[in-house]
Amino acid sequence: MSGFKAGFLWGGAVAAHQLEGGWQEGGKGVSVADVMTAGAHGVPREITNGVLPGKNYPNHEAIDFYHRYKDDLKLFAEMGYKCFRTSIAWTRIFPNGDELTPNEAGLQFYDDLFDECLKLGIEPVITLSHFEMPYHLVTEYGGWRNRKLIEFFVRFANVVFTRYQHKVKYWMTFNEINNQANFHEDFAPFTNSGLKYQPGEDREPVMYQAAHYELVASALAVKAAREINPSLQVGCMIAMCPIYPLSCAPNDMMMAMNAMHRRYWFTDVHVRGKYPQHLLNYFERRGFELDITDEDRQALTQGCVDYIGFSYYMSFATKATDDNPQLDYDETTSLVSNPYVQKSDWGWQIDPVGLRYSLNWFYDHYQLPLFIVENGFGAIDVLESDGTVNDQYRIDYLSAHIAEMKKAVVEDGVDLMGYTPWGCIDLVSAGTGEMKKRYGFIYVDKDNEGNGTLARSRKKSFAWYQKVIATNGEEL
Ligand code: P53
Repeated sequence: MSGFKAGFLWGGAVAAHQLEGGWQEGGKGVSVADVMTAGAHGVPREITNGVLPGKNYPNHEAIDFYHRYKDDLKLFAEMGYKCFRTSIAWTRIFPNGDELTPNEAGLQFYDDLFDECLKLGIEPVITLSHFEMPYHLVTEYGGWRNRKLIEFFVRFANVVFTRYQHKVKYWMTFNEINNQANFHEDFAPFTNSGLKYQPGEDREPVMYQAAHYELVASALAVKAAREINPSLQVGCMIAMCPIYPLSCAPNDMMMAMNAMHRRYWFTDVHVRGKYPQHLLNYFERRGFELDITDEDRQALTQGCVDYIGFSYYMSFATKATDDNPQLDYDETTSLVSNPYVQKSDWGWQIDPVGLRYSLNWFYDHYQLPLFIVENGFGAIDVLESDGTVNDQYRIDYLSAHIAEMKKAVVEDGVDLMGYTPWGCIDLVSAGTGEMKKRYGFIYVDKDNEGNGTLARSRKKSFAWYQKVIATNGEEL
């Protein structure tokens, strides 16, 4: 093979809560993203008890895609997008999450959005749950610590699969389901699973329980999709940060292997429909008694995913230490800085080769088609007086990653479906809630405090990516 296959899905990726705004439009309910304030690098976003007056909630307005999507999609079409990855805000369809019937105005919004995409020749790629579950499910049910959420999620999935089956072929269930491996911090448990911990609570088993219910819900959704329409393709979505050993010391290597086990077992369950033995042994050693029933095990085997969607931004590194004889991985304390790579302004390690490694790692392990559904460089952009942004650093980052992706396809034989860089239009950062951490080919005039006209303009990277798509990745 000389390059990317015909029909390769070039495009861009976003998530509803990070760009739509319109947080109370069309009957939408309050989501977990609506109760998170703006933070910064090193300043965590505050999770408030409901929406409080006087706080800055950047997702409420975001970049107002809700009202401006027609113009934004035209810009994506101008770049030549074959696909557009976004999510369906669960709270537009089931405002509280536990209703029996969906909200028609919310369903209509996505009908219109998908029709507009299709009119422009852009195939929608849809995530069901991307850090925006109904906040009501947190306050009334404790989030995904509660088994009842399986039923609510599967109802939501059934409604949207049925409604959009002729408009949307490619789906993903839970965005970056494995972020919650980072359970000591508040962000990932809350955004992945609507988990708020009591002071002193043992967080780890709660995380495993929530993830288990999500994996069962995902499997039931995959099964439902096949029953509704066998042409639907449902994938998982994994945040891939490959974890390297800091040295070739044997214990560093074992530490890295354990770290990979602890961060990526989610993929095993999604793809193979069962838990890896190392994790079952770990549960036993730690005395975690989880609610995993025979019925759940059965469901998992019947809902294995069709492809693996993943994000790739950076690699991690780890090393063994004397105070950790079991070589257990703890995402808060076990990561070390890699001396061979540079970092972004937000401390994310820049490692294009890590993308080739990740593609090979996934394909060796699972032999399923892969889809890179996020990749990108969060940076501070400067708007020039003529309205352009000279973001050569973004072009450098993306072209280096695409070059490695091409090696994985051409030289290594990985089956890759497509590539959708993250935040193809500037949007609210998930991790920090900032606007100034920008990823887009399209600049949006808005700052961290929420000031700005929301006007859109093309950055230098816009024409560059247009050419990449036009040449099917031949010209970087
Ligand atoms: P932001 C952590 C590590 C890798 C990916 O992130 C992550 C996170 C969470 O911050 O999130 C994904 O906006 C996520 C997107 C997010 C994007 O990466 O923090 O799927 O919602 O915006 C970039 O710079």
